[in-house]
Amino acid sequence: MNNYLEISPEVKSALTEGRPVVALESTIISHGMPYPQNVETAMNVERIVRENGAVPATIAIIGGKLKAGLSADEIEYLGKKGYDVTKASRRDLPVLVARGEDGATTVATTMIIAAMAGIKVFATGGIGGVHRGAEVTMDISADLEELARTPVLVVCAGAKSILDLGLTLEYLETKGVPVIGYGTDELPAFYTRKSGFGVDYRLDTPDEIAAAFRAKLEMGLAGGMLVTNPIPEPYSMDPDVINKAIDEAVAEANAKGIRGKQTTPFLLAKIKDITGGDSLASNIRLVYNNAALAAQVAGKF
Ligand code: PSU
Ligand code: MN
Repeated sequence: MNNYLEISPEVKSALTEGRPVVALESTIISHGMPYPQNVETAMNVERIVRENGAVPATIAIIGGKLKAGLSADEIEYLGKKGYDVTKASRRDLPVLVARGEDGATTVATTMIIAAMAGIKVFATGGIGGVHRGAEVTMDISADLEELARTPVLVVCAGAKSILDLGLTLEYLETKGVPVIGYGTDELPAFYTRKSGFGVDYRLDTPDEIAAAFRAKLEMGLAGGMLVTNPIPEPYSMDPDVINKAIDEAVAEANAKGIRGKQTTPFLLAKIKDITGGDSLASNIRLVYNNAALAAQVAGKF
């Protein structure tokens, strides 16, 4: 492998023996949710992955090492440090690693490290995308480029309307990234099951999802695949309530001149405040749902 990568013993033996492994990101822990719900969620996600027959590999950069598989203490450490950990996307890796620093990995960086480790399946909540107003700001998440180049299947709950969903789908189409709906023809909008936008293909079983991604890998087509998994009905939010909260959060971010890597964490925290914590409760549930599906898909390789 390489001098920078550290795979935990449990993850390493699962990979060597060909047992299923699911990668999990760490920006969702440090920047996506407040402490202590972030740590509690991360630990529950690991348990759900196990209950569904796979080994969890939470990914982060600790002391300059690219880690695949964290201990409970390391998860607690990242969760407590919160915004003080560097949110690490692709461009952050060289300096953080050279300096021996910590980093919480976004979807992009988690994909990079998962691919280095040989992990094919990754579960998260939401991916970054093309932000509203990107025709002026050019704020397009590096997650999309990573999906175009790195061979990892990402299970998410669709994209939330802090992003421009239509432009995000256009970008993914241009980059050749298949967007799959799990049991749905419509792109889920994270907190809600519907967005008004169609997915490329509806697939109804973990087997079908694994077969499509296996075909992509075997053909040598670069890049990943995006599986969008609707939030379970009982936890989905009232679209009017959540869309109003999102509009308000976006307006405040614009008024305050929030930019760059701060934008997504700022919006998530604002939405949680505006909804009195309801959005956080939904967010946690959809991550659990994605972890279970990812583990089932990983079992089909
Ligand atoms: N969306 C969420 N929760 C998150 C993120 C996005 O609902 O925690 C995080 C993920 O780590 C994602 C990152 O990869 O934000 C995208 O950040 P940016 O838009 O700055 O690329
Ligand atoms: Mn951005």
